[in-house]
Amino acid sequence: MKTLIENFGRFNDHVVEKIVLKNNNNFQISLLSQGAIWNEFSVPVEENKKINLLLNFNSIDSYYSNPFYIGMSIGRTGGRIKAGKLTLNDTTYNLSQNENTNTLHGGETGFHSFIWDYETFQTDDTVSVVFSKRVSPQDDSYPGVLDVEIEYILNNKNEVIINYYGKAVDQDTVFNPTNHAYFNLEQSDNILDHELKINSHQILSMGQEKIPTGLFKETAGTPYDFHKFTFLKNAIEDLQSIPEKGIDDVFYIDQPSDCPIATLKSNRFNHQIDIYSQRNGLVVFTANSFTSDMNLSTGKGHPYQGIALESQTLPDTLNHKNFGNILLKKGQSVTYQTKIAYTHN
Ligand code: G6D
Repeated sequence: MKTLIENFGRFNDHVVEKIVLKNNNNFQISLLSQGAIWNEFSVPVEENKKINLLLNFNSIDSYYSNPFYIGMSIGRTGGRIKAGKLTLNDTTYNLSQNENTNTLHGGETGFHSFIWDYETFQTDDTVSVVFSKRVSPQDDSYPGVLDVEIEYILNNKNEVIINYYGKAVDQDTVFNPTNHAYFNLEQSDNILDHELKINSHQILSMGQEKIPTGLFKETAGTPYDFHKFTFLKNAIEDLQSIPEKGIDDVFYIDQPSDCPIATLKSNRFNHQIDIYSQRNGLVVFTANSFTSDMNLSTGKGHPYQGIALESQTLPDTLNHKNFGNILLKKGQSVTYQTKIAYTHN
């Protein structure tokens, strides 16, 4: 197991560090101290050759010169909050409206915008980094002071485990973090020949500006039906008649269990990732609106270059009683875990 710290440039007048973690099987992940960004998940494909399963950029500025949150840690709440209004204990908090009049991904100053303190750890079988920050209402306009830790672990089973720890310090607050990594298991031009399976039979019905209506839609027999392995090219072809021209939807996970909530695989290198989570939502976004001014490390941005698989509790949660619980009562702490397990088919 190895840990390396490298300089990744400067952002907002401070140094950004890249934390590189390697396991005993020549797998490697790297994280950035700015935005607790998941920058790399590299797997060996042949002698002395690895490919990165994640889309990324070679400079920190490029991460922030587009609206797609690539690799970024997201919080206090992933997804959209209608009108940026959060009502908790009969008090309404006006969050930053960073997408029209709505709040997206924690607002302008969400987790993605912070420079994080961090510590690295190593055992015989794991190598990890823990990002930490005390987030106050002055930082992000959310209620109460929240102590946050985001831990990325790489182990010798070739799994990446992300633990999100939150503690409400002085009053009730909310906590629904996620990570916005985009996968491309072949480091290829697009993910159309990837196959996706999701443990879900419903998606959220969306109104204007992708705000949930509170209703659910059955996916059986529709382009959103991923209950069995389905090629993404088939789904995306069938969605060319809608404005989105791809998937940007919230899948309601059937009864969380010990089975993966989703599996993505590709046949070119026979790579597969299984995603595990105990929360009830998975946002799937097939990069439909990527633009050519994005200078990714693999080339200019274009639609379907990668797929974001964001495990979380259903978004806009407090506005829908049946969406789940993201509350943290004063003094309460919680840990949410997302595990991404790599296997070679
Ligand atoms: C687009 O609608 C999508 C979101 O789901 C995604 O998180 C964002 O891009 C980065 O707005």
